Amino acid sequence: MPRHFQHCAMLVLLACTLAGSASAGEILVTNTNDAGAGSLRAAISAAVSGNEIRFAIGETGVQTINPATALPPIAAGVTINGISQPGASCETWPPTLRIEIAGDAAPGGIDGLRIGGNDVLVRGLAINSFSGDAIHVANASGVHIECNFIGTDATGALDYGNAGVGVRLVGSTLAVIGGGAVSQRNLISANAVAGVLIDDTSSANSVMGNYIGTDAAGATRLDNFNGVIVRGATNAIADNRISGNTESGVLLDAAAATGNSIRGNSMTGNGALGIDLGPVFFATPNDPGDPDSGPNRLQNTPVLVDVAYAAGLDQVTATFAVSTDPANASYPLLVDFYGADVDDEEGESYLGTLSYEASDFAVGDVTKTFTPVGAVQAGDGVVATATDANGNTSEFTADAIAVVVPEPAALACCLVALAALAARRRTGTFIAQVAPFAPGTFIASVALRNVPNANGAMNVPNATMRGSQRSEGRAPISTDAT
Ligand SMILES: [Ca+2]
Ligand SMILES: [Ca+2]
Ligand SMILES: [Ca+2]
Ligand SMILES: [Ca+2]
Repeated sequence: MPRHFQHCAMLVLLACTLAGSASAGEILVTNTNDAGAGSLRAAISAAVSGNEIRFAIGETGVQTINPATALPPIAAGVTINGISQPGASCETWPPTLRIEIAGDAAPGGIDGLRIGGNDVLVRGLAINSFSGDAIHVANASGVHIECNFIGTDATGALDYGNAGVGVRLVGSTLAVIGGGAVSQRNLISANAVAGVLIDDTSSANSVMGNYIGTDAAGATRLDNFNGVIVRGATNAIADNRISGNTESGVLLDAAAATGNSIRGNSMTGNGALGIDLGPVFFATPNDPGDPDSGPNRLQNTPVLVDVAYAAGLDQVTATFAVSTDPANASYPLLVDFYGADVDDEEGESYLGTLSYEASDFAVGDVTKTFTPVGAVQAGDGVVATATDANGNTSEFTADAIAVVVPEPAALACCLVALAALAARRRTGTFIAQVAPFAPGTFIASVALRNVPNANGAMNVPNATMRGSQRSEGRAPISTDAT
């Protein structure tokens, strides 16, 4: 048969395969071959916007595709759905992955999946062992990467790291790596350069809810060199577990990296800092008034003076300041509190957030309360970050502060004072507060905030009442009212 007829026959065969076994808009991958009909390579080559690449490889267990050369770039608007393979699921964590794309057979410098168009979705794949990046996104908007294991085997337990980056964004915007649901979480571990790298021309991307640097259980270290490197602006790194990486959890090392919010993540056991701003691997010191510039405007960290937890009220009382002059940042600042990791330098468990207003800066140290979302115990280390209204998040506080828990005697003192006020039939808003006074001693105070009546007059005279009691002693409660 003449050569061009052979070529025509192949095209007809491919068209028949597609028409015969997939619904409209779907392209089926039916084998693990490197190329040819039914291969992933052929599917990516054929896919156009609106197509979904699905898998129906008729074997049980994990199916591994070993590209022998670089796969073609994935066109805009294409979905690659590994969860379509029988037995695969993203509904619970860890997901059950059945399709693995491994770079063992590929030549040097080859990336796994290359995305060069907008609105691509990659879901439910294990991508590992490439000498380049696992997923390389270039000049694309709105790419979603969900429920993949990037740098591990299909069970999420073994180091099959890529030699480049797990997910690299170049010149890209509005990518979402992970998401708000567990079914969107990626495991991104054991990659030699970084788990995620957002370059200096990429902005407004989100890395959310992923495990970065651990196994799928989130417990055992499978370190990337750095967890996340951010060099562009206005990206969000939120609610991830970023642990066990060789160097930093999140590293911002370029001048263009401003307005990047890093909030609600759980970080522990990273070799360097949890959050590192600046070109150096050490805690950047606060500068008076915070006029310095650099990654995330080198936002100063909060300085924690005192953190107490009253179990009866389930309330954290924090005394803190941020030495950032409102002239140098957009207020209000949001101060996120975390239970610290074992060496008291990274935020492991998010506790809650307090605002720090421009009027607070004028005062300096302020005392505010919040109800923690996680457990707090005496002696726990607490660290915090500050994030300005433009999203510039600081490093963690350099020095963790230990939580003080008022003992029952101090709370009892407060309640006695409250009762005394009530007995005097004073009305208004009672503010009960228990704060450490000296080691082993707490002071409990109750203040009555007068409330104006309808005529604007005060119903009651100014009144405050204070009681104190040594927590370990039997000293009588003393009260006084003014
Ligand atoms: Ca640590
Ligand atoms: Ca630093
Ligand atoms: Ca600073
Ligand atoms: Ca600054």
